Amino acid sequence: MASFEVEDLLWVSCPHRVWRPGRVIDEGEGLLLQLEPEDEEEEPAPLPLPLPPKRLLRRNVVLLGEGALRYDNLTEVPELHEAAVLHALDVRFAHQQIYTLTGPVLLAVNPFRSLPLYGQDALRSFAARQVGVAAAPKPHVFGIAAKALEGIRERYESQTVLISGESGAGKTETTKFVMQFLALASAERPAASGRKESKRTMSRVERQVLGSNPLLEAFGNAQTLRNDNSSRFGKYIELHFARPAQLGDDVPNPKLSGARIRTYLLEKVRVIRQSEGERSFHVFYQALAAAANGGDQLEGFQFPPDSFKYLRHDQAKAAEDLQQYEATLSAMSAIGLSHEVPKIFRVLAAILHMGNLSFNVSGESCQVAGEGNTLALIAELLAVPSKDLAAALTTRTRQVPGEGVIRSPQNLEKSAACRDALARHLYHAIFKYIVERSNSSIGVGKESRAKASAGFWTSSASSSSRRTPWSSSASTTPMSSCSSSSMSSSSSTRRHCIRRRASNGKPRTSRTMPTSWSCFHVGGTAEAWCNKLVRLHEGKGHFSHDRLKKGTFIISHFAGPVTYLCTEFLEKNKDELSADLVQCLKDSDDAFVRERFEEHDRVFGTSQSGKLGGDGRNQRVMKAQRYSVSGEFRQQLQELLQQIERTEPHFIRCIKPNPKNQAFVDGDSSKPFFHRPSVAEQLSYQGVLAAIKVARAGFPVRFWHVEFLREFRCLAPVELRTALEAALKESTDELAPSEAATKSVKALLACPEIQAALSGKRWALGHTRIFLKQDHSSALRALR
Ligand code: AOV
Repeated sequence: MASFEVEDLLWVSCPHRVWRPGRVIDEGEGLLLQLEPEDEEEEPAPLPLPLPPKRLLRRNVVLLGEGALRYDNLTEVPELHEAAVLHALDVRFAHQQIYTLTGPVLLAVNPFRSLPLYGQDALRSFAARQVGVAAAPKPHVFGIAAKALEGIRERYESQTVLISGESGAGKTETTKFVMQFLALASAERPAASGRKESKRTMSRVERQVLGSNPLLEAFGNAQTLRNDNSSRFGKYIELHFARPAQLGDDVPNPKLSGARIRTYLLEKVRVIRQSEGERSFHVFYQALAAAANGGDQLEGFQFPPDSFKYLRHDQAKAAEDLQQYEATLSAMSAIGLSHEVPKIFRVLAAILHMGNLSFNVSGESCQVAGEGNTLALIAELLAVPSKDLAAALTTRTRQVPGEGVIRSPQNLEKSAACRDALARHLYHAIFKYIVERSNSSIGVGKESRAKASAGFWTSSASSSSRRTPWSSSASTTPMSSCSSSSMSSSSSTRRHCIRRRASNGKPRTSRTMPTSWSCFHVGGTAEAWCNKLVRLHEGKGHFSHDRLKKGTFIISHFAGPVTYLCTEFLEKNKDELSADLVQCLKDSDDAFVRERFEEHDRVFGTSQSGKLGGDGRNQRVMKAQRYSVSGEFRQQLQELLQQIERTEPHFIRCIKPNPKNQAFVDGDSSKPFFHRPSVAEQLSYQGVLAAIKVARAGFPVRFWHVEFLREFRCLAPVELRTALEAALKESTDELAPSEAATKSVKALLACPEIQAALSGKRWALGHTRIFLKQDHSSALRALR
């Protein structure tokens, strides 16, 4: 920003509001910047100019007052920068306009209250497209969904809607709206087709797709510090559409024929441990609340509400949990799972009791403490002999060459780790079962096997963003242990990974995940692994390392750098269930439990290698092949990216308006709570500003014709001025400039001074606008 004039409108950076409006004044002693007061009491002192250029941005005249309400697509705003986007979103949010487009990307600011935006009328108006009318798309989640549907209807090409945002930003709700739209609109007809709309009821597929949500939420969501109903897994939902008889504009919308839900990276560790202020998966609390109310499906499971070490207790929500329990049961019944309800809750009860199982140390070995009630109860719930279960937890069998199979004791630490691993695996197995059953009840859709689908990817938001407070900078980044969950979720939002050099010696830059990662091996010590990481990756890509902090490394995520601790990484990365425990459960007398371990060999690669008799049961010794959490994670992400790359993408960026998840400031319903610093940070790490920059790289500065005349008429030669003033007077509507105004713009552009400043013809003239390069616009301003 080279020069200022009196009355120039500026944004000045400030910590509290990020950007504050001000204007240039002159009270006789040179130019000053007068900030606008934030409230009636404030009288900000004028600042001497110039301020450092980084602290100032030019304010758009068109966004003054409530001007932002007219800009549904922000790429239309003349000079778009962080201050303009932030201000426009703020103003629009205050007027319940939570959706804004930036080019084709939809920004959705979570209102944290119910707004009348999703009713049948809205749904129909987006579903019943006005064929042949090229109206500018209105920013709305249904608008994005309608575009995806259009791709299927007109070209029968698969579509993906990528919905991103931090925890609590509204991804899950947005996904529901997109699904709702696609499910209901898939039977609507375009308005211009002239056919009469028939009243319709939801099809079975639609009902099942929409109905599977509460069930997945019960088993996959939990209360976190950031969101009371946070999804602790990534989700890719495919809706399959039958191929219409013909493709094109004026044909009925394609019919929904099936669906499939794929889940990724459940945060299993939450089953055994939760941070302060957070809870485990909802379903546990639902079971406790129901048991306290004499839930008849839970008899004999002994759910005393206050004594589970695996759960952070919170009675405050018991009434809500009880209500949700009923909703979970009816969702289970809707997908034909009524019969399995007691079986599922039986396993959940076993998991909870497992947390209460403790061990007595004797030298290098240990025994299950008390041997009594808890062990017996768990064994009964899982239908395995308690002796076998105790042995599988506290000892390990191995094949030793020349000596056959030997059993050796495990120390306390290892035995406790085995117990926790079993709890995590049991829960994961139940979760996968729920997903499988939901899928089979919905059906993949016969006609759509060679399908066009609309998929939505949402992931639990980045752990790194969760761990990096909004105000953080490199110096305040917290340390965090690199647990399997943080690996999973942090990388799931962004494609930032430690990349191995490709054969040509250059770091890989392809969009897909590299096929070989050097850092994820199983075995060795944490220190050796850390050293190896540093040796291989120091100074490359997003990896760095602080020599003073041994046993740590730093990954520069999109949201900022995060320091990871190597301790326990290898252990967590293995997440293996001991072969003895797997075998113990595969021998369960309960078919439901047995089946949950049947696919264990396939996924974890355990293989039979010997037999050990002796205690009357058919025990086998299993040898674990290589499995790692990060390996599974890599494979899942790779598959997902390949899937997405085969489709046409659409983007929705969800934004959380404040860290408190509140609709209003201090409950004052006249003040929607838009916390500018945290929103500004999300805009930056979600890449919104970067995307706008790229989109506008051609001619980033845009003026309406009238606006251009107003700003630069002083550069016109004297003989042109009268005509210019007259043209300005008669042009009241920027969107429809008069012929005289457009002519005047052309004449102005032809002036030699302007030609010189624009170095020849370096602009683009549209019907209503003129587009300039950034430096040419600055040159014009300087000239003025
Ligand atoms: P998330 O999916 O992004 O978090 P949610 O979709 O669960 O976030 O949204 C959090 C809460 O915000 C919801 O429970 C709603 O109360 C509210 N909300 C979101 N969108 C809207 C909307 N359009 N209108 C009204 N309320 C809304 V996480 O699952 O933690 O990453 O893992």
